[in-house]
Amino acid sequence: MLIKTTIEIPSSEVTPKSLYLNRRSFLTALPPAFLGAHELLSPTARANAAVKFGDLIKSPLSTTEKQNSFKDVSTYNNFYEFGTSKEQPAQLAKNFKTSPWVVSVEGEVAKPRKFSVDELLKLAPLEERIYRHRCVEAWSIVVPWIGYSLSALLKKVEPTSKAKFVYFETYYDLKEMPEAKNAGIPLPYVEGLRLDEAMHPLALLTMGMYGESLPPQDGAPVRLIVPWKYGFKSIKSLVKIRLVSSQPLNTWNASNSKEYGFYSNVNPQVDHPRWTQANERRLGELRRRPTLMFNGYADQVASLYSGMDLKKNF
Ligand SMILES: Nc1nc2c(c(=O)[nH]1)N[C@H]1C(S)=C(S)[C@@H](COP(=O)(O)O)O[C@H]1N2
Ligand SMILES: [Mo]
Repeated sequence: MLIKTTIEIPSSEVTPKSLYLNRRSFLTALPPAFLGAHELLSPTARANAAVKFGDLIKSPLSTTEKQNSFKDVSTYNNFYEFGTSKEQPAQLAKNFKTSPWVVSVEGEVAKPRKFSVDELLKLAPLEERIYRHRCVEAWSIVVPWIGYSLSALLKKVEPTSKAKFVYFETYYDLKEMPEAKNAGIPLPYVEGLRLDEAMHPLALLTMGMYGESLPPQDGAPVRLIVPWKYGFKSIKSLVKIRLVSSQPLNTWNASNSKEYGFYSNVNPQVDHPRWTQANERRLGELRRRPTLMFNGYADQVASLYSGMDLKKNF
């Protein structure tokens, strides 16, 4: 017989969100010697304790739609390195060590260099951007992300005239991600954007959500959010950004090119071979809602694709 001796209830579930945040930011601000709470004594627990961000710029690029809850966004995830079910990443990424962390920005740039997360956090003013985010599996969420335009980072390294695309790579280590052997996709997880897509102000280098640093299951410590594209383009836990001259492979296209393309723009008129893309289910809602062209960002991004056949370039 299996006897459970401890039951873990996230403090976010037993305490109102505002108190929870204050309590955590207060505790993480104290030097380790002052920490009394047992969950904060283990190094991994402390490494992953959320840090609260102050002084966020409210972005004019935000949607005014109702936001999903922190719980929705942190317990229903796609992060195949930590399991292929929606519930696994929140459990299996708990002790994923996301500090210290370095992101290398390299390739066709005049000034390649490595950035620590602290350096990334100081590179540009942090904004809160409330975005619609739609998974290719036809669920969607609305999330207050925290970060700044990826273009701010790319400009720092000065892309050369040969740079036409950007390649992104996720951290990968089977020792820390044992479930990754069952992922069924090639790893490390890689993604790509055309340079003009990557430079578009909507493309967000993301370090937080809901006022604090990202939970591991949502791609800590730094990920991409590309709100007009299907969710798999929004690569998590980045370690490499490489400017390149030709179109890079992306994981889902490499794994099944009939179902997943390079562009992956949200498009209600181009169905996935196994299901319609004309509508979607917002997490927490029952009735399906129509999917919008470019996920509702057509006014801003449609010009990137003028003259392109979006059925061919799906
Ligand atoms: N490294 C990595 N990044 C990833 C994935 C993944 O499995 N591994 N899943 C993608 C998919 S399919 C989606 S829908 C989003 C989900 O982000 P969220 O869990 O923060 O909602 O992450 C994307 N980024
Ligand atoms: Mo997705």
